[in-house]
Amino acid sequence: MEYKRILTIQDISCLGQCSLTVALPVLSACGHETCIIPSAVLSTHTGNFKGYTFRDLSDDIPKIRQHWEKENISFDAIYTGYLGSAVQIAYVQDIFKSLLRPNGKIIVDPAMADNGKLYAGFDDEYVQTMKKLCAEADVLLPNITEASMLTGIEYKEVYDSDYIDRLVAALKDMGAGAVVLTGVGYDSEHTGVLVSTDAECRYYKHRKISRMCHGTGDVFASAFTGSYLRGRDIFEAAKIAADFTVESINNTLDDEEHWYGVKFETALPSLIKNLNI
Ligand code: PXL
Repeated sequence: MEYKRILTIQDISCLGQCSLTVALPVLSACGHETCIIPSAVLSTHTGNFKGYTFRDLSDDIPKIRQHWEKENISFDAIYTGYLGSAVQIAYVQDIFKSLLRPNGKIIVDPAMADNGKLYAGFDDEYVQTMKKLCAEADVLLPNITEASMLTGIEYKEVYDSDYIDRLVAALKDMGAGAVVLTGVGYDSEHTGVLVSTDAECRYYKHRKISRMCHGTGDVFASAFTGSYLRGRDIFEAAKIAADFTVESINNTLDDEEHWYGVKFETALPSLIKNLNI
């Protein structure tokens, strides 16, 4: 059986069903060895929680890289999400240079903004620096807010396909290989993902669920990475990841108190089944 080794670099939000507490179980369920570099440790994610702790682990990142270089460690893919600071982006670029196997894949989720706003703690310097990381991505996974901030194209809540095409073209001009743009909906009932590769541009649409849910970007990005590394093409991986995200949201809707994340664990059996593992 094929067995891939993936490195994912993002924060540990100790509670909140996002970043590493999603990526690690999802990638493992997809059958991959999953190595991690935590970018920061927070008591919770920063969305709607107040008074969370934040420990920046920037200084550890180069040291972990140096140790792994000495041990000749390398990866089939490196998947990045929420990073603790602009300084870390340069450290992550060093990791791309030295720890990725030949033909290894770089998957970047800019994980910095949603609904027209940057997440707490990020500023324009972070956005400008993130552009450099996105330029190195084989697959870039932004939402519309992130795409608009990265490209300098105005953010729109209501748009047409010309607007979406402009965002995607500008991201590719920046250097991204393929773009999977999430949260693209042309009517109030639906949302979906727009997948643009060198070979094709395709849209996968599904029903929109009205409740706003935290962590769904990470659920999608992790399932996408897991499926892509299982050999699915980019469109198929995006479709599997979107279905997994929708099921995770649906399985959370009846629990009003579970506002801070989605119960993705309950959808893992379907993900595994869809991947024929
Ligand atoms: O889900 C993205 C994310 C990851 N990590 C932290 C966050 C967020 C979104 O708010 O705050 C710490």
